[in-house]
Amino acid sequence: MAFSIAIGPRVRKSPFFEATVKAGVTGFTIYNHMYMPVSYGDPLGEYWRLVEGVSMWDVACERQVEIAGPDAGKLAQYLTPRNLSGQVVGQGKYVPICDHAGTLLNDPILLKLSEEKYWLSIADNDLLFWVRAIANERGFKVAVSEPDASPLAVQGPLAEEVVAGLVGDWVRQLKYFWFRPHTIDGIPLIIQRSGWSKQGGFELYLLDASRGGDLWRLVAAAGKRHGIAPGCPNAIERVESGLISVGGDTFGDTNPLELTLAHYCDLDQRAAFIGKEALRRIRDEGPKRRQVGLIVAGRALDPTGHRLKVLRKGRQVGWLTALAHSPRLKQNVAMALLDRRIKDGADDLVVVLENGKERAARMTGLPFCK
Ligand code: THG
Repeated sequence: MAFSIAIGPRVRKSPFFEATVKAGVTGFTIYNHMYMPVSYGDPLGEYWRLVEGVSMWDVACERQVEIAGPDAGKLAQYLTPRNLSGQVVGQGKYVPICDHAGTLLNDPILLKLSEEKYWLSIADNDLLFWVRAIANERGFKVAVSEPDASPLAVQGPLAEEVVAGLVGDWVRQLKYFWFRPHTIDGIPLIIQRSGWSKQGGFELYLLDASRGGDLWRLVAAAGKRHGIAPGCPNAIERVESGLISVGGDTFGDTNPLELTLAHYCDLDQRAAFIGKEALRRIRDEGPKRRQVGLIVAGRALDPTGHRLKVLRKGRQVGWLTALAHSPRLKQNVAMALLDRRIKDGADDLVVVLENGKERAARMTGLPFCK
């Protein structure tokens, strides 16, 4: 395709922007009003480096919504169906956020920084407005803001070696989504075991945007002997791993009970939270759709920028929301949101490709790769 995207001041630049340009970025998307690299020109090389080595990603666009004040914990719980009663300082949790109809708005990681301070590390939409409005309307004693905090992800089986070399062996003991503050060369950071891949790794939250270039260079140098190179949230690996992209895999009326997020919702907890009544009703009536995997027959397909119709017996039964050819499985794999009545293992499905041609497809569970 021979078009480009305009770069201008209305969309924010990440603290790592200049470094990614120097490193040879070839494509961006826009996420939380910020440019985010999506390619360095070698999709398969970037995939194998993530799966077998180590990769560094500018994900500064994963912005934080800070909730600070005496009611921070109460508001955090009110915002999510996840039961937060066991969360301790230093621990992160993956939390669906719903509106009053139970519709999924966002799927952040919630970091508990202190008894009175939380960060929602958000997916792509303006959750800040929602959190601030709820806080004010309900009279919670909190301040809601966006702090100077920009994640740089280090992902892949060798990520632990790189990050341990950079900050010390203590990171080897960090549990999934747990985090700790740390300073390297005067650069203030939070180090968390996290990241949007299932290859293992960390995110270094840069707490001083003026030091983006310095942090990028430090990580690149520490990773050099492990073969680190720049990459991006990976469009192939994330389908293999069944990781959700809110707004991509979800629609304006999708609820978490239809998604692989159902087990994060504790609808019987005592605490009140937004969407409780609606989600209980959906549970009792049975969700109408469910998120599943599809194996699409035939030759390798390129990822698609569009949702594709899924048919059964000539009738549409849902949408394919993300598609990739898996180099590890040597099959076309996809995530889809289908009519709940389609049975497990259904092998009489049809996907309509962008060019109008049809391909046979079979339903599977998610993820494809553990
Ligand atoms: N980094 C940061 N914030 C983010 C994202 C990120 N916020 C939005 C979005 N990405 C969150 N999405 C996910 C989704 C899944 C996982 C991580 C981020 C994930 N899930 C594991 C799984 O599904 O097995 C573990 C879940 C668990 O144990 O609770 O890793 O990329 N900062």
